[in-house]
Amino acid sequence: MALIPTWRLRAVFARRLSDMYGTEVPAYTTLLEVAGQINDEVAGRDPDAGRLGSIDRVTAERHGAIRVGTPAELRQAAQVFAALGMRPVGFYDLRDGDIGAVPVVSTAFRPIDPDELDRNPFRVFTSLLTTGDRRFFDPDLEARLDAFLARRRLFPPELLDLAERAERDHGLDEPAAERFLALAVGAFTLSTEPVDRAWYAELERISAVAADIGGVTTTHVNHLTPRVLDIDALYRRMGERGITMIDRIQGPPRWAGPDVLLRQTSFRALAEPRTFRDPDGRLTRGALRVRFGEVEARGIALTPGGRARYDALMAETDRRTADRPDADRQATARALWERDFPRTESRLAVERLVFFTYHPVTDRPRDGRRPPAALADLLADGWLTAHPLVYEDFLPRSAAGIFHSNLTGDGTRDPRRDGTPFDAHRLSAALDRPVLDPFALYAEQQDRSLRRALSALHADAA
Ligand code: OOG
Ligand code: NI
Repeated sequence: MALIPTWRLRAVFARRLSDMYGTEVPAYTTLLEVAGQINDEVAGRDPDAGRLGSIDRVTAERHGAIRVGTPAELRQAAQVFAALGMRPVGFYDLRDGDIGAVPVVSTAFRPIDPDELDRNPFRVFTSLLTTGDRRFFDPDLEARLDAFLARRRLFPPELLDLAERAERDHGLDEPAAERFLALAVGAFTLSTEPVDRAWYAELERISAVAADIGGVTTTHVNHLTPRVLDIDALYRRMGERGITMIDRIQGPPRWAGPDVLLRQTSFRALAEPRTFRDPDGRLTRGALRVRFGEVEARGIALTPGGRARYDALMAETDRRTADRPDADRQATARALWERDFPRTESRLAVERLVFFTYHPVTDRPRDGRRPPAALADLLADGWLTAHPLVYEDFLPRSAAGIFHSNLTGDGTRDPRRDGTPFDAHRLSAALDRPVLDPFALYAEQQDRSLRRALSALHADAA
């Protein structure tokens, strides 16, 4: 029987998850409608709208987020995502950010091959609760939390078996694919199981994120994020439709130069009715606010040098606008950017602040000349064109902001105690799969395209 290939499984999974979320979180459907309208409008008026991804890609593009409690759960999530061609990329430590620290470390599962990203770029920001972090959990609570987590099962064994098979065979036959997709969507759907009220409340005093992860016996997608080509227009229009967004758009400001990295904003979902088990054993009704909505605009990927420039501009914006309203922050950020950040793609290229792919110009006049050696000359003399690479990852500070803006309270944290040391290596060990470095992926793609373009030019000129 013909195999449904990995990318189709990923595309169908992303669509079904989105359909599920839309029926359960109505404001998400409004968000998709508005994002779709704006994308059509931008595509209709801007001939460059597809420069950072075809309109088909952007229309289908989503990211989601899940949170798990133990390394074993993380490995299982990784197995499910591996079946969909998604690999762990990037390490994010959200435990001691200046805004709303949360007791998690994270990575994002996503396709890494450019063709796979074009087919469907679905990604899932995945966070692991750090139960051993003494700033949040004392030894007694850590032990009870670990015991609770050890007893639960997030992913049914049949799902994990099918996922292993799909990873090994690069796809599944139709009946197996159907079963796999149904089980996978089910594993990320909000459960109707009763919530232990006292346990949930105990964790919530430490951190709403700890309660969301370790206070229940299941996991769930906590938001799904469409991509939009004009996030400022979207922000205004959602307000007109009666949905209040958080008070800012995270990431770089809107400004006169090219879009870089990632701009995101979100809204708090409504409290959803849930069943609780009270300490006396009785089942009672209650509500939790654990699912929300988010939207993002993606720009060009920055090199480490470009990223350092970006981080410095953000820090300077912070210094100048501490305790001032967000409107001031936006204006200040814009002014700083317009002063310090190159305004054109070619300047960004010359200063090596962003990543590109390079492409040979095949219809140049045949004048017998040989291609020059320097990249700048190859570009200036029309031998090569450069195409910016879209940023496929996340921003730790925006992620912390998104977590924080959707929490019920600040929780408690004792900053005098030590955190568990954690880095990409340790997360790779916990995952039993390498956590890839996003900068290395962009650099490889850039270098590969340059090598190919040069050999095409030399073959052509020979
Ligand atoms: C993840 C928050 C991070 C983003 O877009 O930065 C994120 C979470 O709330 O679990 O999704
Ligand atoms: Ni997100």
